[in-house]
Amino acid sequence: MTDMKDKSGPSRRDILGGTASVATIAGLAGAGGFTGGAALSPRSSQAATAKEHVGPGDLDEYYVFFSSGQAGELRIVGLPSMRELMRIPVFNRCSATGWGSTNESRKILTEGLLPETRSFLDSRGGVYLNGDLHHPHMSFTEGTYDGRYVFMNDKANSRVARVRCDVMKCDKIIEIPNMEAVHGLRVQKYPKTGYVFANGEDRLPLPNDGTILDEPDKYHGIFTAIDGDSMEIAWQVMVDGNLDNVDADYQGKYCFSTCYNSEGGTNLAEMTSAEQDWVVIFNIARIEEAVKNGDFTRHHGVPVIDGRHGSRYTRYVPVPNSPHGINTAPDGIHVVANGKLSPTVTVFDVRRFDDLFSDKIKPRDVVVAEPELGLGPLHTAFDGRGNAYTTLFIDSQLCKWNIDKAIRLFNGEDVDPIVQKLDVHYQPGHNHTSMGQTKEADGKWLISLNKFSKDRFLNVGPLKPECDQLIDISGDSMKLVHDGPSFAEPHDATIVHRSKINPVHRWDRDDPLFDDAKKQAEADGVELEYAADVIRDGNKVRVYMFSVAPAFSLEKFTVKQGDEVTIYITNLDDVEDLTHGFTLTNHGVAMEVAPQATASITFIADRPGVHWYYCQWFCHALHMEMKGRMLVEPRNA
Ligand code: RUQ
Ligand code: CUA
Repeated sequence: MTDMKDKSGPSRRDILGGTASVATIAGLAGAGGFTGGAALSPRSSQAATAKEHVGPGDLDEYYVFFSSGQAGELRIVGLPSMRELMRIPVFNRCSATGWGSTNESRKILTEGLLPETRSFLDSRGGVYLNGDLHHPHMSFTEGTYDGRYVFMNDKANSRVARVRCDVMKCDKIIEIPNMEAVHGLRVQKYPKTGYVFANGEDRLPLPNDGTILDEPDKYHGIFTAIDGDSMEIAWQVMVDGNLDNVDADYQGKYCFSTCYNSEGGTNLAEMTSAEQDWVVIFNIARIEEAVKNGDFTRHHGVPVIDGRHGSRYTRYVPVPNSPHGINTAPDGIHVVANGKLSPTVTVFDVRRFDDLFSDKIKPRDVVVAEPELGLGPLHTAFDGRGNAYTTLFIDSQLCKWNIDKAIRLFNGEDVDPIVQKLDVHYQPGHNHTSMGQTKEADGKWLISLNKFSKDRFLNVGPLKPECDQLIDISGDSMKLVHDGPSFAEPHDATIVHRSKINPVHRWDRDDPLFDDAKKQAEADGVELEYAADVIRDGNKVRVYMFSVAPAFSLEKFTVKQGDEVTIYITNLDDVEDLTHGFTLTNHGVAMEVAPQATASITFIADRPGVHWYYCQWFCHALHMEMKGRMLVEPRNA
């Protein structure tokens, strides 16, 4: 285990320094007053009573990147406090930040879509309004998190997105062709990410253009590898069955997916009729060779390799009916496939995969244990001390078990691998341990993401929150220490030690996000940082302003009814936490402009009269006065 030296978190000097510069710029103790006040109160004035207690002003030890399911955003939660720190809009639209409305976000939301999807969305506002974000995973270098990116899937509209961890904003979204419903998503752990692996869950005809309809035997499952740096699709593999979850080894040689519906059915009875389904193992080196040698067919420009039964690129290992989660242990050796409909989990030894692919052993020979744990095993987490923690959905329990004992039991010894069962509330799906999906699993904390909260919180009506429970696993037995409600639906989470992440406090003016605005400004002879300009170009009007608390550089501008207006705002405040916003009343126009950022938004000025715009982010004692007017001349005036 490497030493986790903390280099994150502002020092008091940073904060006080920030206060001083606010005061200088604004001449008034506006935002600075609030920041300074917080900094002056001593951190952790009360002695912590419990390990999970994070005192006022104290910082958490871990970042948790939480999915939000149907809500479509990524959330950052602090651990152990379980305080929600931030929401990052990704597949959803966001009223606060303008995600989905600003030109910068709309470009990210649309440029990676297939041409046919873009034309489908043309008459529907241009962007999807929903998303179903299940699996956020951070990029790796040499077996552990490297703090560059978090990748995530959208099951609803078949997309994969990336969040930059320097600014904690989404910078790329791509649609995956040739498949529908991206479910499982994991990343390559070694040598680095590298590939982002994404499972196509539902089987489809290929191509899916209407020539094949109700002929399910002609449908295929598709597995996708994306280049995490370029966010381009590297290759796809056609498989038998429905792919569910995926994980990768620590050697960079193999990745593997659980696979249900080996029956190829289209309804519940058909999909669950067989006694066994599979885990599909993908041989990355062989697949890369196939791409080089042209052993594929191209669909939507992507090389699609045939990895169905009998292929040299895959192996199908039979496991009990309908497996769900698949998790690689920090030992770099064991992989656990979770039974779901079977009370068992199946443990593989990745060191045997070479022999499997050279046909020296049979598929089931890679299985080294298959302990029976309880009803509805869905996902497994690890503590780095040889123990595994499996969620039991139907039993509403967590089962802690020992991997080595499970192997000995499988080999005929009379040992019980189960260490402890703990009730959770209720029906857990995923669970996660601190750093547990890396080689640096530290065995301190576990979160159980429970699908039902029932009676655990005040009743808020028929729709209940879910319940994320924090469990201390540092000792011999698991201890439940905190219940945290969360809105629909935290499928998955990634717990990252804070030493791995180092976000900035303000944007870099050279950030590529501002390139389009800069190019347009240059063409208009405007310098964004000093702008107070209105440029007319036919019926297109471009309005350029900067903001310094508490004012915009333009207190009014005039346009004609029917003009297409684009507003560019550059926030010149150079102080951490001094965000401005721009809202134009009665136009559905609002956006965040963080320190040193440029943001832009386009709309039709179709309402004659006076319309006020205002700063929508509390920034200063005179924040309420930070406003101006758009004057719209009637069309026939
Ligand atoms: S799956 S409850 Cu969408 Cu992660 Cu297992
Ligand atoms: Cu600027 Cu509020």
